[in-house]
Amino acid sequence: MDLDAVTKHSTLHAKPNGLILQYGTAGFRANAEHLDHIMYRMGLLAVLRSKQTKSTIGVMVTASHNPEEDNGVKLIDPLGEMLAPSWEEHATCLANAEEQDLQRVLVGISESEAVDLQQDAFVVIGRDTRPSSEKFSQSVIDGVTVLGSQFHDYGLLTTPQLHYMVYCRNTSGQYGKATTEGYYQKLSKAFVALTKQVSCSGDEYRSLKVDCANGIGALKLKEMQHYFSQGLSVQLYNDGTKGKLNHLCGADFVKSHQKPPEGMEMKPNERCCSFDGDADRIVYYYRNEDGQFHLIDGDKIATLISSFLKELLLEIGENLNIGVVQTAYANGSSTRYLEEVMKVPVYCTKTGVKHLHHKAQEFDIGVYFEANGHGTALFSKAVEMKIKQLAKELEGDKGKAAKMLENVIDLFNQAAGDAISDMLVIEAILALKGLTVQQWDALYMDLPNRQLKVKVADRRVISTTDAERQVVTPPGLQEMISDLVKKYKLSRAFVRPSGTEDVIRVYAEADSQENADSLAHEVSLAVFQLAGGIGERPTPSFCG
Ligand code: G16
Repeated sequence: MDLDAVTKHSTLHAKPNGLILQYGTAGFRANAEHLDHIMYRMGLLAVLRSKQTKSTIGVMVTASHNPEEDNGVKLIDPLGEMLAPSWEEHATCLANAEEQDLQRVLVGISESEAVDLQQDAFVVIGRDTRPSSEKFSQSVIDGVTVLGSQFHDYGLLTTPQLHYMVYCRNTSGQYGKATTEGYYQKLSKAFVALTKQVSCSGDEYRSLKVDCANGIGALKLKEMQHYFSQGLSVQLYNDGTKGKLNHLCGADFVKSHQKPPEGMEMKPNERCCSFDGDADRIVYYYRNEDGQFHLIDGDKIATLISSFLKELLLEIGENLNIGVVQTAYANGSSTRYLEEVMKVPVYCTKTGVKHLHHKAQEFDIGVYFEANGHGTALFSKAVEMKIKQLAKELEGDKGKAAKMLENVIDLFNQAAGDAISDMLVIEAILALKGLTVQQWDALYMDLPNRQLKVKVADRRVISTTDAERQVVTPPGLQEMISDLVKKYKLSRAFVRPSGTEDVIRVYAEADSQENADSLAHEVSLAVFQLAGGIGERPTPSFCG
């Protein structure tokens, strides 16, 4: 390792004095002004991780759902997964080292992780459409090349596409070809094979309106649409030609405001969906005849997927264990429906797909979704091989079901939650089952709920336990929340520090929207008071 060169180049990516950032829910996120040194240093870290794992490592430059002025970066581990927790700590140490300590911290990480510095390294890089992303990917490349390592810059990609590329490259192409073309072909082939089996006629399932959050999803869907146009035609909105990234549109906006994105033309009962800024989340929605807006979030997506998979397994006579993984944000009605009606075991983890992904790997088939629409389904290697075998052997209806499962496995992105892949899975299931968006929505009634954000001086004053459902610090806050919850029926509330924005998140649900809004507002006031709120005190108009 040429440490002098590392230091020399580091002066070109100087760390602002005293700035402390943490590797959060999905890597580093902050205003783009503060991030250049982080990009360079993550290039360095990716090389060490690649040498240690003797595998290709991914570096994605994106701040996903955050506003356009922000940016971020995360590392992708060999099987397309999020970075291992011990390396998240190294990332935080390296990011926060002052210039004079950089060499020492880098050597310290290499030694503690027994990195063989003679080993070759390879890093792949992707970026979203933010104005700052191109320059930042050059800073990552600077970090990679200063350590004498090789890289491939994919340029503009959705986050899940980079996860896919890393997975393909580390499995000798067995998972697929590590190109955008390979990704489009793999998913479209599975989708077209599935939708060919649709028996019901009608154009209802042939078209879908997609809000692309003015992000990378629009570019990639445009490139991809002709591959699957036999089965589905998509109309793109907020495609980045006019509006600002994630501004008044996108999955995060639609989910948290519970209203349609700007710019979307919605006719009654038309199926619409929204991606987020880097196309790793998706939510669906429609307006009924009375103009009322209905949101179909990650919980209902998980329900649709797991019930479809259960039916197929029943058809082929295989008793495999399916589990659904959610977070504290999951609507209480969804958990009840999955456990009591569908008889599927449900597990709750902390927020962050890395936590859900690991839990889902414990099952033969693990379906995981955050309520915000971030998720996928994972199939164990043994299950995948068994289904492939059965698809060859079985005949008649059983054979048809096994082939469908085989295609569904190929259609899911097994490396990460993926809005494009999830959209195609959902469209295929709706068409195969002959379900309208209203029928899907009617599986169960969501409990009215509200999410709010509160600004505090230091969000680290709030710590939580029990998969973020209980507050530990500051003292007295949990007691206040518990007392407030008791005032309402069918109610629940929790608070947690965000890992992607500088805020405390508040969630409340109750028997009516009015009560959910009041509870969320009262809990926000308690946070403001006990956790050092700054700026404007939360007012009831916060809701809505
Ligand atoms: C990221 C994570 C998600 C998480 C979301 C919000 O999403 O990947 O798992 O739910 O942030 O996290 P927090 O509440 O901690 O801010 P994205 O789409 O922004 O990458």
